[in-house]
Amino acid sequence: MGVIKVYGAKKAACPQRVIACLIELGIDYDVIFVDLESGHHKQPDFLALQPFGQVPVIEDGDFRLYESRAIIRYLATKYSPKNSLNNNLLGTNVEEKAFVDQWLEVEAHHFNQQVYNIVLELIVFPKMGKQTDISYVQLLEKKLANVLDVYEERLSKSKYLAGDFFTLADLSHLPGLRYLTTEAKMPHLVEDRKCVNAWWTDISSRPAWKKVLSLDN
Ligand SMILES: N[C@@H](CCC(=O)N[C@@H](CS)C(=O)NCC(=O)O)C(=O)O
Repeated sequence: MGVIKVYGAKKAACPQRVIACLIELGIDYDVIFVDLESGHHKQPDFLALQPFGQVPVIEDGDFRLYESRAIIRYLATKYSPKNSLNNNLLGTNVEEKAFVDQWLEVEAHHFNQQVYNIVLELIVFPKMGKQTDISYVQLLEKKLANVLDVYEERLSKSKYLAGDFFTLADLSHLPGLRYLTTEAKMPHLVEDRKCVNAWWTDISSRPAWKKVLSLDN
């Protein structure tokens, strides 16, 4: 296996999802920095790699892939070490795999949907000189609280989202939860929910995630 190339910025949420997975799996990688602030991701050379003009993209030899959740599924399918704990990132039987997929979909369509818009309103728009719509942020916060109530119920019955073992479903939440609890200053959404808080404390303490946070750029 050669070194996997990741096009992105180490501080951006979607590349962080991929880098966390690479580190969990012990795969060597290089990050090719794409400067989002200067708009490099909308230039023809980058659009040739990712036609929607977004990071991350990976190259594994001649194989190129974009969409961070598709990338982590690919990496775990191809590179999970056999007979090791990390073999479980995708689940080990049909039902476990289905639960991993279910919670990856929940992350993308219920959780991330709200977090993404909150981050846009509170962090991205002000940097662009655009005003934050506070009543919209309040609505998003309410919607996210309802989503996290569902998580609380689930996590009161199993240690992790897909079962009693850490999987891609948990890993996929790390970048969004980081934004929510730090930059967006809404840690109460996590801390007010006992099981969600214990889960976040657990998954954010994993060495792979700590390593991601220590990277610059
Ligand atoms: N669904 C895509 C979303 C990618 C995405 O939104 N990337 C952000 C950085 S986290 C980006 O490139 N933003 C710049 C833009 O959309 O113009 C994925 O998961 O890879």
